Amino acid sequence: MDISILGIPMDLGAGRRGVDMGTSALRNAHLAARLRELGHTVSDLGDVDVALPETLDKHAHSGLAFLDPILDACRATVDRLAALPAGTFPVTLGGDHSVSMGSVPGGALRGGGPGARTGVIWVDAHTDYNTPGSSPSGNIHGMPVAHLTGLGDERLAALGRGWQVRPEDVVMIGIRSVDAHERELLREAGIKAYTMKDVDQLGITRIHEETLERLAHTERLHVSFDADALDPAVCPGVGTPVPGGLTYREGHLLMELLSESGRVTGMDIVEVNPVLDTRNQTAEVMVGMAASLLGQRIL
Ligand code: DIR
Ligand code: MN
Ligand code: MN
Ligand code: MN
Repeated sequence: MDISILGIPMDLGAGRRGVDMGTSALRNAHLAARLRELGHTVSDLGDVDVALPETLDKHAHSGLAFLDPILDACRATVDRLAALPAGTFPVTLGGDHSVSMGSVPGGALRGGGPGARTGVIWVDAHTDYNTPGSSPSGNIHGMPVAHLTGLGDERLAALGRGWQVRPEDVVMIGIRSVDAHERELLREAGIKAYTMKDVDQLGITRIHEETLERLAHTERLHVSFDADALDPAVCPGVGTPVPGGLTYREGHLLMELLSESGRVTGMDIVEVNPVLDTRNQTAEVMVGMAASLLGQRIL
């Protein structure tokens, strides 16, 4: 497969500094080499330009923190990915999870046309379904899925040249932290979410089967993997750790099954925070997850 890596070194959407360095940490953990070992052709497209917070006025032009530079970085991401051939598999590196407001539409638009119908598998401790009105933190990284489905701030929702994710095309896995108003928005939109209780009760195998069945009608399948979906013991280098997450094997099993399905067409690796990490463990674990999704087998 032809794989293109694109980094978005941005922490403007997060409440804590440091995930901007996630792109470096993942490259340092030999992401490209691991994927080449699997037989893929890998090109690193480098990083999208992201403004430095030190040079910015946090609330310039709007009440939403860093809205304008986040829009700029996401638009650049859409443009870079949309220009790729349809058959290229993009691996987008965050950065905070706001980057997915660029990578998901960019992946859908690649190869030209109005954008392919795309299923989104959101692997995360959080549902990221806040809008500016519902968010208790005001941090845009808690809002990407709502905006991908057209809710919230109209400039963020317009990212992707009018293309949108349909709420019925989203499946979330690993969920264990949802805000009060966010829960109401999820219910209204009818978003399917597998909580950690569901993971415990049903297991990853069943969840994987149900997910692919639910998304069988979509043309493309995008996996957006927030490192905080995994347990903080596995991935300590994240800004908003929540106890009781996916085990190392549950994460790998999900990636292995998705890989075997042959249906996945793009991936994000986000929210790796080297400042809070131990010897780059979190980046190394996430590179392993990418390798499993892209065909690494034990035997
Ligand atoms: C919280 C945390 N729900 C918020 N969200 C995070 O700020 O909206 N998402 N950490 O990854
Ligand atoms: Mn997230
Ligand atoms: Mn999260
Ligand atoms: Mn949109």
